[in-house]
Amino acid sequence: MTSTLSPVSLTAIDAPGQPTPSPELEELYRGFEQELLVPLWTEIGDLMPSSPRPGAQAHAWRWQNLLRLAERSGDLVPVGRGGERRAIALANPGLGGAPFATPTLWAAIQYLNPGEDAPVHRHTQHAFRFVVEGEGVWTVVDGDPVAMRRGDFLLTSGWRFHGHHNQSDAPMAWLDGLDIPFSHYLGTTFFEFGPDAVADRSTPPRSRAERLWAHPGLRPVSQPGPADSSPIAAYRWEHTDAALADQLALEDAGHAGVVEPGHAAVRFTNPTTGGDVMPTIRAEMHRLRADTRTATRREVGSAVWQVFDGAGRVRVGDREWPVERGDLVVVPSWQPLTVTAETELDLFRFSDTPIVERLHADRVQVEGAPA
Ligand code: GTQ
Ligand code: FE2
Repeated sequence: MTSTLSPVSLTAIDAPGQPTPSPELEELYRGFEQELLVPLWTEIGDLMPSSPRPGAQAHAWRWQNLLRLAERSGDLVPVGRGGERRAIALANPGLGGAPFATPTLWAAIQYLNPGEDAPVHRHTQHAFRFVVEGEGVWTVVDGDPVAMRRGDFLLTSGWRFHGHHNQSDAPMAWLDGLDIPFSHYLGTTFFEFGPDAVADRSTPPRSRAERLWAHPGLRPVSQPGPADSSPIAAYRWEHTDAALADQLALEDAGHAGVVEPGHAAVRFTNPTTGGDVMPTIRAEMHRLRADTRTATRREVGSAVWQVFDGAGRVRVGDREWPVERGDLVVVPSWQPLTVTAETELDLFRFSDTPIVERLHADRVQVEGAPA
């Protein structure tokens, strides 16, 4: 609540748990307003609900709509120093118009035309890219060019210089995820421009980081650890796909591995810790067999899902959307989620769970299971 005189505005109301309205109480409340004070007793319902009542709302964005607007931006908006990126963020309808998908997570479509360079910069926010379609862009992270292709999950953890270049003859769009909102609320953001040119326009199929770090179960002895963020610059689709396919094949053969019947899932991890890829963001890939449905599940913390392949339906609370390739759904904290696969359905998911776990606030509830 706000007024033109003061950012604090209090009204005495006659309600259970509230003091009886009187001229003296009104005068006390004007005194609070003048001193920029708010008593707990008027706010307790909002601030201390019995279970999370997030401001963010469940919402779905259609990839085809995002892509159309990104393409139009590609015609009208140059990429260069200052604006830095042709990235268009999902703005949750419950967060007052801020470009935040959830209170902690940024999600954006980024678009780069053939021959374009997105300038080098660095920031304390942690970032990833997920490629739902296309190829031809290299993201150069601390001087190491990393190819971006469909299905790949790429990391740019905090304070690494990075720029992107598209040397192919086709435009490319992808999903960016960052912890921009969290960093914004915490006031922890630093940002720096890098050199004006993309340092390295070479196009190696594999980055140096992958050659050093992306061999299963092997780490280079020369490198110290554990590291806060994963040193693997790109998690390639061929590995993710094979891991999911193997889980389902093991299920077919009667062995353990899937999270629930017909539902395979893998989490991207930091090989130096076995934990999440970055301090603030968890990332996973899920595969549902055709004609299956997940259990209804809710968990503390917010998440964004993107359909990678297939078609189905996503239900969050009392809302439900049909989804297909590229579509994005935001799942606010503690809202029940059910995913139904019509065809085989692959979904990418990212969440703020590492933050929630560090706060020891993590809870999960599966419908039908004991709380
Ligand atoms: O590609 O460096 O969506 O710095 C937001 C901020 C992308 C990027 C975003 C960024 C970037
Ligand atoms: Fe950036």
